[in-house]
Amino acid sequence: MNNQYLKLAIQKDGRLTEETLSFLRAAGISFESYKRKLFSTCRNFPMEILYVRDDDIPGLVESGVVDLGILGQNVLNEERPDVKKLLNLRYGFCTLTVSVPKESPVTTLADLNGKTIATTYPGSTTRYFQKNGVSVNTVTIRGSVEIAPSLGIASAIVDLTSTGSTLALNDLRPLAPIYRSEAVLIANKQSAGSLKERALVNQLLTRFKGVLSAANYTYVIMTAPKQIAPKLTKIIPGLASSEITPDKTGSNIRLQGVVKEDMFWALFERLKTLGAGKFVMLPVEKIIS
Ligand code: PRT
Ligand code: ZN
Repeated sequence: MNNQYLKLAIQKDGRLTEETLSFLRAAGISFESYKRKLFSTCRNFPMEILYVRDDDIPGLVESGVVDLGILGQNVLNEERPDVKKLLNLRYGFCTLTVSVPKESPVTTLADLNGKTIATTYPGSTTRYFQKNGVSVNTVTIRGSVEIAPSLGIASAIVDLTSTGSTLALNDLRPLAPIYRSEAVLIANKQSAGSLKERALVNQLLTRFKGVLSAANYTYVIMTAPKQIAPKLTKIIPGLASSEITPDKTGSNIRLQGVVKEDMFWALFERLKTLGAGKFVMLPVEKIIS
């Protein structure tokens, strides 16, 4: 890197693009982006964002053309580049899955012994079947892997699934998951070389972690009878250190604090029964500690 800017490569136009742009913005990084742009210079952070095909990201990061990249863990697992993984980003979830036609007699992996598997992930597929002691032939197809069985090219496919609707549409059923994947942040192994570079990567990591820790939380404000306050702060740990202010009547209090959203919903009916009310929920942008 050039000691002035970090360079981050992200997918130009694909499944990860929109969520990656939103994630960077949530981390407080401001930049302009539109489809035909090749790169953006961030306004408030010394970083350039390069828009590339996801397949190019491992090589760009490994060779040091860019310092950082965001891509699917599946691409890392498949290509095994010599890079450092820094963070899971909690979006872009999918599973690399072995699937067979609905009507196929295959019920176990062993049933695929000697059969042909179509995939865009030949490395992951070969390693998986080898590990499980099943001998298969792998045919690499770049797109529309799901039609391979109906064309008679393969007995099974290995492809990413998320909602499962592509499998259903093509009369396929999942047989076995190979691995789960999500978007990850990777770095060139030398990029954190100088003190300045290391400081910039760390600043970025702090912001990213702030977004990730806030993602499951909500800021809740509620009123409740004074006497149940100790109970409320006990059942909702996030309220334990919250501000508790008496309202005008003196018999009610207002509690507010950052709480885990799923826990809040799990307790919601109980809170109402206890007498809590006037709930206000606000999104939490970042939590930095
Ligand atoms: O053009 P470029 O080379 O950059 O993009 P690409 O076409 O190679 O990749 P793209 O945009 O399709 O996917 C980018 C990344 O998104 C992948 O590497 C994964 O990390 C992640 N991701 C998450 C997925 C999916 N979910 C996904 N469902 N990538 C692909 N799929 C495909 C899958 O291959 C299948 O065709 O979606 C279909 C299945 O989806 P469901 O919802 O029907 O199960
Ligand atoms: Zn690609």
